Amino acid sequence: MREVQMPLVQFFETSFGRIYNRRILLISVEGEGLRGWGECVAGEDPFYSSEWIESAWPTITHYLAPALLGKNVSQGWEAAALLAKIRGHRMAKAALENALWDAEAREKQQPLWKLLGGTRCEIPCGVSIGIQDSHEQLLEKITNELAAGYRRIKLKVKPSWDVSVLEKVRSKWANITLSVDANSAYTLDEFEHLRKFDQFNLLMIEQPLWNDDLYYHARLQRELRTSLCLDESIEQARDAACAVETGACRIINIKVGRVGGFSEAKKVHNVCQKNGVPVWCGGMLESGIGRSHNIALSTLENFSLPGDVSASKRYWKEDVIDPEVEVSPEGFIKVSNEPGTGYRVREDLIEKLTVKKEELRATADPAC
Ligand code: OSB
Ligand code: MG
Repeated sequence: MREVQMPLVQFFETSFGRIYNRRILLISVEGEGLRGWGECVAGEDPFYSSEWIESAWPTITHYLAPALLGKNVSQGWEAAALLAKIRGHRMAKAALENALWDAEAREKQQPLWKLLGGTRCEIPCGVSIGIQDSHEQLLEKITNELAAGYRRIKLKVKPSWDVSVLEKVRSKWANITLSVDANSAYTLDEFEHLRKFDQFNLLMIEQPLWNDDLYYHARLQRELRTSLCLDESIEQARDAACAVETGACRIINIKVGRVGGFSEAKKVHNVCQKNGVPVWCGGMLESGIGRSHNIALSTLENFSLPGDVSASKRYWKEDVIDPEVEVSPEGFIKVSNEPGTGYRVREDLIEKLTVKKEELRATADPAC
């Protein structure tokens, strides 16, 4: 495991603050001559979720890695059961589980997306645009992303950066596919305010209320014409089932880290598909490793809406994979048929970006 530090090309601001640099925990797993890579998407602070990089690290060294080291694991999904005893810490678990899927795909000489059960050979891309210093800056950003071909624009919003911003955007672009993400910035007192969002013909409003809430989202969804989409509130397939049953949203954002790994992400996808709820793949400002995993996940059939999976160059001067993730002028990422993710991990560059490293090994060979 290692921490790499990567400066963002442009700061990213949400309702809980602005960041300039990513601190990313990367995992590589080794066994029987195979190697797989995984990314822990936990943030620099416990703001998006209770997990953050400094909680993930000791959770992995004290609990998660010891539960896997020296075990016979032949498939990625087997990790979930071995880690189930440890509550929560889903982003830390996902880093490990996904590294095993990554290794499994390489071993089987199969594309990771096929191993996951994907069916799409290209995925539609959207962008998430953070809160800016001025309306002018935001309009300029949107202009550039539309010119690059992106098929959906998502704007971060908060109570002081919402209706007037949307008025400006809609008066300039009446017909683009537009959505907003509040990262839990609103409360029940603001139902009347949130009702104003209905006039902007939004594809969805993402996570307007508390990170751990379904009940009040259901109440809000009954009051609005616009579809709600849940991000933070969905940590497992059971949450998705409850959200669908109670009408808490009509769309779900799946982040493989937030739900604890590929196996749970597939379960969330399947629950939604069975219930006719479309999903899309969320992003967490990932390096190329997490990004390539998001691409693989996005090939599953019910990922029918453009995700927050976009080109490496929107985030990094230099990404840790080769080639970097590129988006076509039509706004699609072409999925590779190469074995594994289809992107080579640049271990030399990762080594240069590493600020902290720890190696964990099985204490005894179980075969001995
Ligand atoms: O809520 O989707 C979110 C980034 C960090 C934390 C939470 C979120 C986001 C994004 C960025 O919206 C998505 C991306 O471009 O990776
Ligand atoms: Mg979100």
